[in-house]
Order: sequence, then C-alpha cells, then structure tokens
Amino acid sequence: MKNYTSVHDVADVAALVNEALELKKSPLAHKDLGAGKTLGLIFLNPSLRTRLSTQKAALNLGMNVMVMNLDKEGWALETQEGAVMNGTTVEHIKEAAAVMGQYCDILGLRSFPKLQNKEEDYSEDILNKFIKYTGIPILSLESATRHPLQSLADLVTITEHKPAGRRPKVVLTWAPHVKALPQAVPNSFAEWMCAADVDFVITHPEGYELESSFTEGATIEYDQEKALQDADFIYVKNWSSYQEYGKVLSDGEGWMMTNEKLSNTNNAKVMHCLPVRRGLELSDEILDGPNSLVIQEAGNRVFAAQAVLKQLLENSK
Ligand code: AN0
Ligand code: CP
Repeated sequence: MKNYTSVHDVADVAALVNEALELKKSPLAHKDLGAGKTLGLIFLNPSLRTRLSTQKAALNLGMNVMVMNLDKEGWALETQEGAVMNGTTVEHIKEAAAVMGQYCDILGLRSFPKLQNKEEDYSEDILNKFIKYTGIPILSLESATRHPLQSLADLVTITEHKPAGRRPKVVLTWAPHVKALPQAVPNSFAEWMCAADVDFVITHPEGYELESSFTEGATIEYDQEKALQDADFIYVKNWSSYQEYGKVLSDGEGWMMTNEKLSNTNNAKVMHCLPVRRGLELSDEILDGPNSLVIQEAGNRVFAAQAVLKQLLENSK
C-alpha cells in the first residue's frame, strides 16, 4: 500500500480487517515498528475521533506525531496552478505540501468538499495535490469524496458483531440534518460494503442517490420500512444531494431512526460514524439503548488506523 485514500488502495480487505482485530488484542505488539518515523496530521476541517484515534494508533506503533490545524494555524493556501498571488492567499500548496514532506514520513490529510462545485470536489484536487507535492505516503483522514479509515473501522465493527454462519444484512439509511453534509462517509461506506461479504441495501428519499460508481452491487430501496426488514446492522448517516449538488432537499421528516423501526429488523445493531445530532438523526432511546454500537465503532478507529499505518510503514522499509 503506497497511499491510503480508498478501498482501491487495499490489496486484501479481509486481511486488513484481521490485522486490525489482531492489533486490538495486542496494541503494543509492534511498538518499535515506527521508531524514528514521524506522522504529520493536517486538518483543514474539525475532528475529534480521527485526530485522537490516529494519533493513538501512531503512538502504539512507536511513531512521533505532529498535528496542525492548517485552516486556522497555517498560511492561507493557494491551490490554483499558475495563480498570480496578489490576493489573500499567502503560500502555494506546491511549497506547503513539499515542505511537510521534508518533515514527515507519512502525512494524514483531512480535506472536506466545499459542496459548491461537484466536479471540483469529485476531482479530489487537494488530496491529489498533496499526493503529488509531498512525495511521501498520504493517509486520507476524510477527503472530499471518501472516509476510508471510518469505513475500515465500520467493517471491523460489523465483523466483530455479525451473526454466526450467514452473511449479515447491512442497511445504510439516510437521516435528517439541518446542515448540508458531505457524501464522503456514505460513499465510502457503500464502496467498502460492496467489497465485503454482506448483503447491502441503501435507503434514502428520492433525490439523495449517491454517485453510482460507489454503489455498484448495492440494492437501492426508497421505502425505509422495506429496506430495514430483517436487517442485522443499520448504518445511519445524513448526506446532502449529489444530483442537486450540496443541497438539502427536504426536512426529512419520518426518516429519524427510532426503536419502533427496529421492530421488523433482526434486532439490528445501530451504527453511526459520529458526531451525531440527537433527536434529529438518531433518537436518544437508540443511542442510550442496547442496540447502539456507536461507541465501540469509534473505539475501533484506533485499530483501523493502526492496521493501515502498519502497512504503510512496512511498505516504506
Ligand atoms: C462530517 C461528514 O458528514 O462528513 C464528518 C463525519 C465524520 N460530519 C459533519 O460535518 C457533522
Ligand atoms: N467519525 C469521525 O471521523 O469523527 P471526527 O470528525 O470527529 O474525526
């Protein structure tokens, strides 16, 4: 693995999940692998879980970690090729990324979509410029279109909790939100579930179809009640429209997950990447009840990140 930006960077998905589960049993088994190596974590957007879990994962492997909130603490970045920089931007991504490459052995980057221009966001311009100009392995901490560390932790969590002896049914359900959120988490989750040994159904109101290359192999069911029938896992997430790019199309009344909706499922476990809006995306009764896996799921972020960092380190030896 050279960079980690999507499921397509992973040679063997099941083996990576097993690696994460092994690391969960013995987090310090490879505590010297990263000695003398530095991980830079660069944030252009807020984070709680990704920042702390990736830092913890790197420390478990003996790495040094440097964290920077580039959007608040760095110079304003120019990203356009050939720009005459006589406005507000202070340094070009060409120099900024290349300099970070001098200080780090692996660089993690969080760069959300702006949700203004579909082509710009889906070209992954910033992520690709970091890959091009740093010259070192890049670890996505959620890019414009994907969140692969989250998806790996999600698959690890499903693997731990799946029923014995059969393929689990996993349902990704859209949930209401007041803000326009990226499609990165659902895109990525869909891409990983389509690569995993599960029956995968996606349900959302019309107009919230994801870009089709992420959902090849999934069943799309617009009726949430039908979709949830016999589910083993329900993955709750809001996203803004891809077609009417970045728009919130409706208030989504009736789409919040509640205990009542669990009644036709196979006593489904409920997942969410967090942060979650209580009483809007997910009811208190679910989050505070026995079916919620959200805390275990967030806990697994450490071992997902550690499995990926381990492979990146081993690859660069
Ligand atoms: C972000 C998103 O939906 O992509 C990050 C989730 C991990 N969520 C919010 O902005 C609330
Ligand atoms: N799930 C997740 O990535 O959370 P943060 O945005 O807090 O990192």
